[in-house]
Amino acid sequence: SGKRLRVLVDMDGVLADFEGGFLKKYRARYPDDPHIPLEDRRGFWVSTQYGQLRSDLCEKAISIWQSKDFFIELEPLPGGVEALKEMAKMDETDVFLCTSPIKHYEHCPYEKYAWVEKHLGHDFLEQVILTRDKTVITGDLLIDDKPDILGVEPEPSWEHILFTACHNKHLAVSPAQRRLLSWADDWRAVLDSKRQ
Ligand code: UMP
Repeated sequence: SGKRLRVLVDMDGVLADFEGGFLKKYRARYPDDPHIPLEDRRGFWVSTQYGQLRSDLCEKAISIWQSKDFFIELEPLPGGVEALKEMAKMDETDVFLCTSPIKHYEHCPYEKYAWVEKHLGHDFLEQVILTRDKTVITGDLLIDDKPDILGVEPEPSWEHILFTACHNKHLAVSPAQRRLLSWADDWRAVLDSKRQ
């Protein structure tokens, strides 16, 4: 048996349905403004695509995830909570949630912890890492829906596994980049491939 495997798992778009939660609340708050159906989403930044649709929609989009109760009310994505609980019980495996809070900090960091407690349990709070720069966090794997994960460390220790989301599914990624299509995909095989 080699050293323990350390898996970093993103929250928004991987465990929590950020895109679905955003669209529902945006349409409720701005019923007279145009929206982007999930199948038409392109690019990681929701605010950028809304701003391209009409310039005033950028800040309207931002107002949604800056609002109280946005992050705590996000629905879990199918199978994610179950996968994380199983992963955390695996031998020789350490799991951390690695998530970037927004800089409008009134609600988001608190609600990210509250979401973890609500869906994964109090003990899982021990595993939460809030960081705006995931490249400085060491791990064997980072499961994340953001295609480009950049920061001050030019050679992060982890292999980025791109988790498929509405905004990245049409992206042609390099052959070296591995994907997890959903939590129904074989995440156990991805972990096993990194064990010594
Ligand atoms: N976010 C924005 N703008 C967007 C889309 C998302 O600020 O257009 C925020 C929501 C999350 C963070 O808090 O960015 C993404 O975090 P990670 O999934 O990279 O951890």
